[in-house]
Amino acid sequence: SGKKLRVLVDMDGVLADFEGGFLKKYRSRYPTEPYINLDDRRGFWVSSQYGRLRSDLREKAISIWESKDFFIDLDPLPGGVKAVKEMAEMENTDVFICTSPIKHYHHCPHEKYAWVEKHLGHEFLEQVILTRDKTLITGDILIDDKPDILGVEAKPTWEHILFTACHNKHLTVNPSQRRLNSWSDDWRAILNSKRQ
Ligand code: UMP
Repeated sequence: SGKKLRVLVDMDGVLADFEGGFLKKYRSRYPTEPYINLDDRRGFWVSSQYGRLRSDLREKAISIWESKDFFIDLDPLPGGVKAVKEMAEMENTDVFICTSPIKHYHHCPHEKYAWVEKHLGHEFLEQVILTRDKTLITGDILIDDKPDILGVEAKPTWEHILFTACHNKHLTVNPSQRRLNSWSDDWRAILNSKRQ
């Protein structure tokens, strides 16, 4: 009963392994440069942590995700594709992929659509939302690994469920903030808790 539940699911760090894909390509392109193991990642911005390691490494890091084939080559995170497909099949549930493209637009927006087509199927392209401001999008839940999701709308309609990632796992978040630790975690219970 009640209206359909609208779930917004982030892509990088939730469905697609941005951190793993970054480190693999960074080490391959810059084999003699220092790098940060995934266990030592802190903070959402990879570029900021690499810039603190050594100032010139910020641009080297950025060069990786600005390169052709970076986004399309990202591996799916365990269980994510299956969970999103199951969610989309649930009654009274609408699922959208809500993802922010980088401003270097030559490859990223195209490859994000191509990734969804490859892993979720052509029909799922109908569900893709590319936006730099997720606060403008209305929904009941936003599953996202970024701890602070800000924009022009001060009171977004969605509850942010923090998806655990290497960069946020040590964070002590606001006790009212709920987490999804992985796609093996009980995402169905989170969805059901929002149903009328
Ligand atoms: N991104 C950066 N710099 C970083 C890390 C990620 O620009 O240091 C990009 C990759 C994604 C976007 O396109 O930011 C994050 O998008 P969301 O996961 O917030 O949708």
